[in-house]
Amino acid sequence: MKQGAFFKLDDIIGNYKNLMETPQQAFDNVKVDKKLYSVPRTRPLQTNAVLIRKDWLDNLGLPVPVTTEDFTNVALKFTTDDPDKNGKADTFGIGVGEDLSFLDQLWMAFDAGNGWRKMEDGTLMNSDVTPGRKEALGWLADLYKQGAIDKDFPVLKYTQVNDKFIAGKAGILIGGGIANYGQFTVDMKKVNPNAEIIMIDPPTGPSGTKGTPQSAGLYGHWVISSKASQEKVNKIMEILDWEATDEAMNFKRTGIEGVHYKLDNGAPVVNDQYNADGVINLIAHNKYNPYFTTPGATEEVAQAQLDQWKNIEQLGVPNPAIAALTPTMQEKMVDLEKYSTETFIKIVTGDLPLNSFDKYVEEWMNKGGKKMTDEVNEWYKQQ
Ligand SMILES: [Ca+2]
Repeated sequence: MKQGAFFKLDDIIGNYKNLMETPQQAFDNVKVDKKLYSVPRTRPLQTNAVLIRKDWLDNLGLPVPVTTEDFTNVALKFTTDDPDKNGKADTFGIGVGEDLSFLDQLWMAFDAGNGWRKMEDGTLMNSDVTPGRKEALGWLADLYKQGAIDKDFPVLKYTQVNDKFIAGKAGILIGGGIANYGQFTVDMKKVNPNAEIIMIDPPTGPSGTKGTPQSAGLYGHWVISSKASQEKVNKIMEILDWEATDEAMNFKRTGIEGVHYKLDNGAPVVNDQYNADGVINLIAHNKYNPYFTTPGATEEVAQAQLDQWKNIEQLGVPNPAIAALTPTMQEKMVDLEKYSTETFIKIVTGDLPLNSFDKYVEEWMNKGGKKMTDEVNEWYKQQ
C-alpha cells in the first residue's frame, strides 16, 4: 500500500453518501498510516441476539428474562416445568456448544470483556483470567448441575446446537445470531407450527453490565488500482455507493418481481432464475449485514432482524486489543486458549471446583500468559 499501488480515496470518499454511512470504526480499521486506500466490505459491528422460545414463556406464564437471575429462573423452568406441554421431561434451558460457544453475551453480563478487558487502572487483562469469567463459570456450573444446560455440550458442534434449538429441545441461545433467526423461524415451523422465537436483549449481570461482542465491522475491503483513470474510479465508486443503498439490499434478497420471485401470501418466493442470475452474489455493500435477511423470508422476519440490529447498536463491547499481534501472542495464544477452554469445561461440568479458577490463572500466567499480557499492554500504550 505504501508503494502507491492503490488509489487513495480520502479526498473523494465524502462524495458518496451511502458509503459514508459506514461506521467510522470500519474505516479506521482499514486505514494505512491514517490514510484510506480501500472501501471496507462493511459488516455490522454487532450481530448477536439472545434467541428464546416465546411460546414456552407464554405456556409457563413467564415474562421475558432481563437479568442473569431471570435467565436462571427461566432456564430452570424450561427444564422442569414441561414448557412444550407434551407431558415429557424432554427439554432444557440453554443451548451451549463445545469450546463453550454461544456464550459471548453471558461473559459480557459478568463484565469479562470481549477478548481483552480494560481494567480500572487502565491496563488490559485477558478476558479468560478476569474475575467476571470466574463468576460466569460459577453461574453456568450451577445451572449445569440442575440440568438446565445441555448435558452433552462439551462435544456439540455449532450446527448441532442450532439443531437442538430448532428441534425444540433447548429454549434459549444466549449467543445466537441475528442472521440465524430467519432460517430458524422457517425451520422451526416445520417441526412445530406453534413454535415462536423472539430476539431479546443480552442479559444484565449482577453489577448492571450487559453487552454484545463488537467485531472489526468489515469482512475484507475493496481497493482500486492507482493506474485506473479518474473516470473509471468515479464509476467504480458510484457502483459501490449504489450497492450500499437499501434498494440494493432489497434487490439482493429477491431480485425482480416476476423474473426472480413471486409473492406467495405476501412472502417473496425466489425461483431458479434468482440463483441462475447470481442475484444473491450482489455485493450489497451495506452498513448492515446482507446476510441478516434470509432469501424468501417474510417482511416481518426481515424487519425483526433489522430492529434487533438497531436495538443492540449501542451495546457493542469492543475488543481493545483487536489489532494487537505480539510475538508471545503468536507463539502461545492457541495453547493458552486450549488450556482455558479445557479448564472452563471441567468447572462447568463439576469435574473441577469453582475455586480451582485461581490456580488456573496462576498456571495461565506461567504458561506465557503473563508475558503476552505485558506485551499487549506495551502495544496498547502506543495506540
Ligand atoms: Ca416436555
